[in-house]
Amino acid sequence: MFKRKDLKYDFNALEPFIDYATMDEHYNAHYKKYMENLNEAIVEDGVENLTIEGIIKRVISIGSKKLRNNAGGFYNHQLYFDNISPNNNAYENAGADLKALIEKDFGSFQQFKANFRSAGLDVFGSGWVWLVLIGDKLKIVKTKNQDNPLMSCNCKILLGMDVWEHAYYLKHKADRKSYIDDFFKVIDWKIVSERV
Ligand code: MN3
Repeated sequence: MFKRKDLKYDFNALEPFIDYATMDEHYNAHYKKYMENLNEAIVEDGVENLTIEGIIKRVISIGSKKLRNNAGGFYNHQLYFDNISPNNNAYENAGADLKALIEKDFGSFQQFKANFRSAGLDVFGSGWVWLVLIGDKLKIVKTKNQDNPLMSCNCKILLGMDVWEHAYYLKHKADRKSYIDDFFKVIDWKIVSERV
């Protein structure tokens, strides 16, 4: 049975950028529901012995819609809650390897941020934006619903941004752009760098 990872910070630790009520609802309602539904789906689909990564990589060919949605939802939220925190929020905290890749593939941090932001605005409906490493090349990819890049590509995920309305609606209302700007203020660049 899968269990949620503990949050390493308090629900109010990301204020004023992401508020207590959003974090509480996101962690205790949405993430929990994905976990519960995932634990049902692994029994229904007979994949109790697989790791979450094993499920994610195979789910498109072997899984039900329920398994795909909830394995994605569970795994994506683990990544998301880990890659934001009250710590290491200045880009200067990023490691040399990540900085070199961003420079090489986007030209500058500002250009990366602009591209990531516009990808976030471009997701129609519910979905995610990711920074992934394919070989030695960084790429920004979007996924719909709770899909995850590992479902269809052999890559490493460095950063995930949830752009479902539940990630921001209580505070930012329909203003996804201001949520994205606030998301950038709570990225933990040390964690992101460790995923390279
Ligand atoms: Mn979410």
